[in-house]
Amino acid sequence: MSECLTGLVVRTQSGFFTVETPQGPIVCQLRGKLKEESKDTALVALGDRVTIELLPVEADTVGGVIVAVAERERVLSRVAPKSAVGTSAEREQVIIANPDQAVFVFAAANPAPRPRLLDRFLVAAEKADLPDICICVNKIDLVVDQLDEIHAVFRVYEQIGYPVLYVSAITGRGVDDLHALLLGKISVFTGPSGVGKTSLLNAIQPELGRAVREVSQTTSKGRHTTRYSELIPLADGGYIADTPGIRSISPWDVEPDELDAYFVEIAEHVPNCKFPDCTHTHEPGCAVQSALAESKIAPERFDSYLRLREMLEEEYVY
Ligand SMILES: Nc1nc2c(ncn2[C@@H]2O[C@H](COP(=O)(O)OP(=O)(O)OP(=O)(O)O)[C@@H](O)[C@H]2O)c(=O)[nH]1
Ligand SMILES: [Mg+2]
Ligand SMILES: [Zn+2]
Repeated sequence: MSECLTGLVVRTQSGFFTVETPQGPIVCQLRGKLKEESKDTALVALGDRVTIELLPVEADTVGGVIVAVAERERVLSRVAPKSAVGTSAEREQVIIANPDQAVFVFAAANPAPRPRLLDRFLVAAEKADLPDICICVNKIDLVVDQLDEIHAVFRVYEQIGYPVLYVSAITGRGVDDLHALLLGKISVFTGPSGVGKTSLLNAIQPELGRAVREVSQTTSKGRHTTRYSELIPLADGGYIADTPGIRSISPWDVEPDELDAYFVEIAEHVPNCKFPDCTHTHEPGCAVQSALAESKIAPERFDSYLRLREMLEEEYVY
């Protein structure tokens, strides 16, 4: 019988999985049976704990096969973009399995922040029930004259309890604070392309020297520089997952009725609505509408909520 090892999936790329084991990193493929099952589920993903069987050394570059996947504690995922699936069936795409923390990275400028996209990321993170969620606003060096405007955009998130860090990978401002938040945890950096996720990682751990690239000047749309997700061990404990930029996110497996639970400042008012099936749009005695009128809920966030619910309702099969 061949030797078995357990380890952590630290990189996934087109059917190959790098598994960090007590014997070092080993490139693996899925055992045939698992491969069949994984055609329509995200069976193995970055951050999964797996059992592998070592292959004889002469078996070229692949060193093992994944024979079992441990049950996930939690998972941050989205609906896979259609381009990645090739069929019209919805499929889960796991951003990372078993994360302790999500760091949502946006740029203060170039590209401009997209709070409505951030709201969708936050829904996915709340659905995943992540222990820690943090918002990181990078490239603060580009807005020294418009700091008030940027603070105004993100203040609403601080008010509802999400920590917001203002940083610059170029000047190093705030990088130590960000580093401190990551120690001993498995964190994922996610956000649009070109916001500086990889640059921040390089600032935290300079010896990594990971590739970054200019944001396209003409469109201000970052081209994807990071092509695959990878979990990078921090020198002083913990891991960071660097992921490719995400243009949009539809939270996976969220039903329209469930959505208000994932907008934390809306959720707290829902039990006080007169009708249990209140949609918070027109019903009498709606506590959410009252909170909105009293500015306890930001109109931009409520707008995000309505738009996202409309989208979920269109796609949901009752
Ligand atoms: N001015 C300024 N530029 C920055 C900062 N951080 C990153 N950049 C620049 O922004 C561009 C994109 O940075 P990346 O680190 O590649 O961005 P990314 O989020 O990893 O992008 P993807 O891998 O495509 O998702 C590069 O030209 C960086 O030099 C910053 O704090 N200030
Ligand atoms: Mg990158
Ligand atoms: Zn209501």
